[in-house]
Amino acid sequence: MAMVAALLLLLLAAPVIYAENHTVGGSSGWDTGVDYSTWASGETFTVGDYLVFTYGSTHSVDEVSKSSYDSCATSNPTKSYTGGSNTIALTTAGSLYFLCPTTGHCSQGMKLAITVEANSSSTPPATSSPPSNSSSPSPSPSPTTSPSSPSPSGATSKFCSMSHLMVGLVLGFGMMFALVV
Ligand SMILES: [Cu+2]
Repeated sequence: MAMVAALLLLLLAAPVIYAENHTVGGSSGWDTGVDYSTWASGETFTVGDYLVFTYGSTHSVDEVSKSSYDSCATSNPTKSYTGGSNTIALTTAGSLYFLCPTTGHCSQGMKLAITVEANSSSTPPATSSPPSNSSSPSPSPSPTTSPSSPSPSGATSKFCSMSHLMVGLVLGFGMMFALVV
């Protein structure tokens, strides 16, 4: 019973993705002597989340290219952040690289690589919004039942009855939807 309830809860909760704040390094923050690859491997970064850097006055944050990250090159940052506290929005899927440009700090471990994953729930499963079925109080029987309209001419009439059928189907589904909901 509890199992089923938990499953249901999971199903209900799964589509709701909250923007998450990832405080780099956890309680250690952005500092020397922290293993940021280990920290990053324990996090799931998703588009819409935020990366939070907190650090002391001897540090700062540079966003860099992968090659700069690999070689601890501090000369060509894409973006620079200073001030002790920065919140960076993760807006696109892909890899991001950061390092501390203070001399020697990158080689002492102040470098961070993360992979941001696309937010799969950003496009909600289009739960068919019923086409305006409340506007027409039609007492006539469902049009799906009568596809036998007089159609003397060939292709065009076939197309016509096809489109009538489609309209009927759509209306029928709309009505069913309205009745169920
Ligand atoms: Cu530093």
